[in-house]
Amino acid sequence: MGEEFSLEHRFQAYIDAENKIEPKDWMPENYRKTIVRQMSQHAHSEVVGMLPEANWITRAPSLRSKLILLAKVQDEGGHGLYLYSAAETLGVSREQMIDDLLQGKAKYSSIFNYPTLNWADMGAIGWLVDGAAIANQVMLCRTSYGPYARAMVRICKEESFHQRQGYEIMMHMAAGTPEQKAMAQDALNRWWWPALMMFGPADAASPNTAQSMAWKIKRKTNDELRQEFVDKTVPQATFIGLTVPDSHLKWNEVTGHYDFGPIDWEEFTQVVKGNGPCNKERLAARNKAHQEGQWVRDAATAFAKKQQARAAAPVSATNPSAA
Ligand code: FAQ
Repeated sequence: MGEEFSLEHRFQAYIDAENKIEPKDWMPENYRKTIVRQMSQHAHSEVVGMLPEANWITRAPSLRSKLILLAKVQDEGGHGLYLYSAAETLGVSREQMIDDLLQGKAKYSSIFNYPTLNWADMGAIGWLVDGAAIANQVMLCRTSYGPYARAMVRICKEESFHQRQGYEIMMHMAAGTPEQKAMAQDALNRWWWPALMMFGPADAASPNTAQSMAWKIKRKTNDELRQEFVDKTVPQATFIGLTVPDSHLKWNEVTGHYDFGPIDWEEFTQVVKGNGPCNKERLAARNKAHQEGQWVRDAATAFAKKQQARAAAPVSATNPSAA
């Protein structure tokens, strides 16, 4: 007990001195659990997050936009891979994490349970969803767990490109025909509030924020990041002639921030509980993809076994390639 106490003190002092925790370092069990929880949820979000946009790859309006969207969706899959790998450094297996997702036991971001109804939604996702993701993830480049922080550096570079491609779509549509502008406005109306919910519950209602801030897993709170996102995004909407769907939105000279209206936390709770518009569809799509990919996993495992057997076989004059 006494030893654990002093280890915890030394651990905290090590973090306070801005050192990174590495996989083989001693860490409190709850630190390990929190990092695994957050990284696996994050990885699942990236992978489930491929679905709403993948829905539009075959219907992209030009070859250029198709290429860009295809690259973006592939990037999200790659982010999932880095994050699953980073989580595996803490002793949890990728199979277990994916199994939890497929069985509906694991969380992933609420935002990916909303439908993509038309091409303007590709703009709104890139601009708002990737924009919110960047706001959250730039701080994660400085998170205290080394493998997570390092994975985030590359992820953030790619998310910046995603945000720009989404804003470009919105910019073109907002400057297009009245029908195109109306589509862009409608997409903003539908994605704005769910994007604000991505940052998680208000600080006062967030069970994990205080400890995660103390351990420097999170470097900013949910409300701080949400405010940063609003302050950055409102002028972007104004610049392209769109209106943020919030009648309470107002610049506050005193605080130097935008005041914004109340978030519908009941909607957030329902979506996180599995009752959002697309939760069932998303899990069904992931399960189907997993089953259809079984032959790839079988082939890769068989190949790896064959390679191992070859490496273990004694070298002989008749079989020199076994070396
Ligand atoms: N949806 O006490 P807190 C992306 C849960 S990636 C669902 O505040 P915490 C890229 C939370 O897990 C987007 N659940 O928790 C992309 C906790 O439940 P638990 C994902 C949510 O962990 C773009 C409970 O509520 N990004 O978009 C949500 O300190 C386009 C209490 O919450 C990340 O995952 C939510 N929105 O803070 C991909 C970033 N919010 O586990 C494709 C890493 C909260 O106790 C296309 N994660 N919950 O049962 C984080 O920074 C944190 O985990 C927060 C939540 C900020 C999400």
